[in-house]
Amino acid sequence: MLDRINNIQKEEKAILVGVIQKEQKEQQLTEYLDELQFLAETAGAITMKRFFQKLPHPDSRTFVGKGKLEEIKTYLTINPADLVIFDDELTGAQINNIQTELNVKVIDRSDLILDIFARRARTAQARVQVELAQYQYLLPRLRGMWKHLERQGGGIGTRGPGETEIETDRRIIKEKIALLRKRLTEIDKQSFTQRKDRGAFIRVALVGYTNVGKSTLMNLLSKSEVFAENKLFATLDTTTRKIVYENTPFLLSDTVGFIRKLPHHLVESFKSTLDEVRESDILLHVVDISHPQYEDQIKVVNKTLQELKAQDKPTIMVFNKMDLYESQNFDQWLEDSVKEQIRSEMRQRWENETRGNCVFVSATERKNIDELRESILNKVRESYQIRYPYKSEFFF
Ligand SMILES: Nc1nc2c(ncn2[C@@H]2O[C@H](COP(=O)(O)OP(=O)(O)OP(=O)(O)O)[C@@H](O)[C@H]2O)c(=O)[nH]1
Ligand SMILES: [Mg+2]
Repeated sequence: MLDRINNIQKEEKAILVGVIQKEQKEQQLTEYLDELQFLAETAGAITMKRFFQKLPHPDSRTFVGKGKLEEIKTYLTINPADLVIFDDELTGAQINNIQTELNVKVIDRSDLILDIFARRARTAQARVQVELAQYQYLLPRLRGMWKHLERQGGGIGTRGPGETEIETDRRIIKEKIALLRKRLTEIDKQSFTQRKDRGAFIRVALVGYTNVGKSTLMNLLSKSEVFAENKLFATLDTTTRKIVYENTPFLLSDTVGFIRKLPHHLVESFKSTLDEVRESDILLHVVDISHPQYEDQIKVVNKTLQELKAQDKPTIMVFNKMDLYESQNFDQWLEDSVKEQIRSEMRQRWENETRGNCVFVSATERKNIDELRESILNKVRESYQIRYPYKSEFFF
């Protein structure tokens, strides 16, 4: 059972399955599945087909209805795949039931995200955090997953081999969780001491949905070389750089991206990485304006910030990938004046919503970066002013 922790193999063929409630639009599901497909691709899997179903609520036994499961099964007999990925979190029993029915590996969105995180983890801290989240995710699902073995093993009232196996696995996992927690506490102590040394500086954190361009902006603003890539969760570890603009120093941190339905345990075990966000003075909330669901993504980020109790910090909304937005939305025959009007309306709308705290940029084309620098500088200066009201210059 513990082999569920194993990574997805490269080039595995996958089938995606999503369910939407009656009131949701199909368009929304398509976009959800696009994201799931991108996640699968990031994990190294190739999507062969996508299935979806409209249901008032998911089936407690098999998540999708009986008919849909039959349909998937029929497809699989003609087009063998290596795994089926569900867009929502499944219970242990559901995983087991579907797996028995389809005779193929079944994972859910959380599994997939955990897998990507495991693959991407570079530092000891990130590795321990991911492993902890994986075991915590697995623990409540053990019983369901073992159930069919139990049925085959002992009769009513007997302790079949399945039961012993569950107990053994559960004990191993609990011990592992305790060990990982202890190790994480030790690592946290070290990073806390490191962070404490930075006390005098105003701290700015880049936050946002995954793949919006945080690391690209970090590199641009700090002239550093943080890994940026068109994959989800390219960044798992926090990178911090000291920057000085016009004699004003501050610290800029790049952080892990957020996503819709981020597994709860992952947020919990990444708490220490996310401390950078919690302890920062200013947030740069980066948005990929070219993404069709960018407004939803803003909501997801705001909700996650709320969970971290970081929602009330001074924030600049950085609308990135303007170049892509324009190449997607502006017809080449469109007159410049019309383009300018569209830009100006968009700007006006967000200026109102953010009370003037927004900038529209393109990190890759280096457009409007000076305006972004200026906005950051103003916010940083305001923060120093509040922290050290009697100082007029800030040299450290
Ligand atoms: N067209 C365009 N692409 C951009 C822009 N900024 C970033 N990108 C691309 O978007 C992809 C993601 O960029 P990253 O900087 O890795 O994004 P991130 O927010 O750090 O992503 P995670 O670390 O995965 O959360 C990369 O392929 C970048 O080259 C931009 O302004 N325009
Ligand atoms: Mg990044």
